[in-house]
Amino acid sequence: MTPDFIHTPAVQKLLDRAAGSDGEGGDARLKHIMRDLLEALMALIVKHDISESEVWQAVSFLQKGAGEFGLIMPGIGLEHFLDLYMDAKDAEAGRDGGTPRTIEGPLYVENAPLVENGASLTSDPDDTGMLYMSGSISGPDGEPVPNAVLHVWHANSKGFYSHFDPTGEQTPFNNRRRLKLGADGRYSFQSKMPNGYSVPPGGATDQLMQALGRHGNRPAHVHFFVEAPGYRTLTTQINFGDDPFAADDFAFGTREGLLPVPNRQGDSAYIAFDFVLQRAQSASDEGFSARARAAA
Ligand code: MBD
Ligand code: FE
Repeated sequence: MTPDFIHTPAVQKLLDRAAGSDGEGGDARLKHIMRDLLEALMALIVKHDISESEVWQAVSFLQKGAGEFGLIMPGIGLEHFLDLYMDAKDAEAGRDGGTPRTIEGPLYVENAPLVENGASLTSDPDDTGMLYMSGSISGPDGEPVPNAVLHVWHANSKGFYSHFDPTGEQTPFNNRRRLKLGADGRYSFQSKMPNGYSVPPGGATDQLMQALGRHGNRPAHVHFFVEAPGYRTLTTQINFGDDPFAADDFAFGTREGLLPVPNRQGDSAYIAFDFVLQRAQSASDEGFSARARAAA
């Protein structure tokens, strides 16, 4: 069958009716997007001659894997694609500079304890070394950014995140804090050394990665949101530059400029890292995206 099949009157009429394009009411933008989405899916079915059985297998995979959509998104590169797209739009608008953004991932939890600069992020025992980080938060002209809030979250030594830990061993905000920073834009914290993350064995993401001949591992990393009045909220993370998966992250979250090599001493390490923020151009720049986030 040639791809022209989707351009036959019967298919085009079906698309108009299915997306509501032939009627009033509904959301005009959604109707346009829905029509293109359906047409793209139909074109895919024809291009690869996907059988009825295969379509229903895919539906079943999506139904059973719904709880892991937040993990599949980075796994198939779509979350990183959003970064590339936002970067490209920024470049077009002349908004360059600052610390690169990179994916949030699915494991943030809202309302972590708000603590003073220098605090420890770790509440629970963990048989591993210490992680020390410090640096500055500055603006486009090198000015210190006052009154920032630095959200930090990372895995424990088993690669598990509190709130999402399958062993149930962590208290809700272990390795999660919001640091309330002062006028000088300096930050520092101590924590327990994280290890790399692996997708849940046997889950939908794992199944998909195996079917693609890929793995589901991330290097050890630390996530950040940097919020400050007058500045654009930054979503980023540092990945350990000396981790075996530093150049092979299944979630595509590693980026140039975000791969510091920890200064290791035994099983502890120190990382120096400075953040550079862009100035906000609108109130929404100072906020967070509309993504649904977990709350403990
Ligand atoms: C993680 O810890 C993470 O940061 C991402 C992006 C995906 C899965 C697990
Ligand atoms: Fe993570």
